[in-house]
Amino acid sequence: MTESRQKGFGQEGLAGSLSRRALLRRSALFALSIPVVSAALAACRGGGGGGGGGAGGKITIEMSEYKFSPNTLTAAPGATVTVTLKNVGALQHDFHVDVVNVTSPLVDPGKSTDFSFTAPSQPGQYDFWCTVPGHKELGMVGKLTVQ
Ligand SMILES: [Cu+2]
Repeated sequence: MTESRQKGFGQEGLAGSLSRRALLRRSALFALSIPVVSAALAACRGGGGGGGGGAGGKITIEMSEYKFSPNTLTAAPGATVTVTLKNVGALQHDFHVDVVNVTSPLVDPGKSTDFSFTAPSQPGQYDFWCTVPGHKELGMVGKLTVQ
């Protein structure tokens, strides 16, 4: 009696661990599908929202003398990043990401422009700055975090 019960428990234990493994595999797949869904949602929001600003799919960076605000930007490796460059200063400014060698057009005071670039595929921290002579030296720099 006790012997068969132990046997029974043993089988149950095995079945339990098997189904647990299957569950784990299923939840791993589920976890993988979450970023895809949220990326798709972000894309939808970015496309429909226009210039909503904020922390959604589209980021607005204000440029003035002599700073970017915010001066940090985060992107996924290889992602297409679109920033709205809004010049709230009194001089022309631009936005240069050295690691991918891209520079936005110069933005006139009071104007804004949408600028897209491809983030590096390698995670890390990269500098961006304004290429108008002297501005970088005066602190018009920021950090792009790829993660
Ligand atoms: Cu500048």
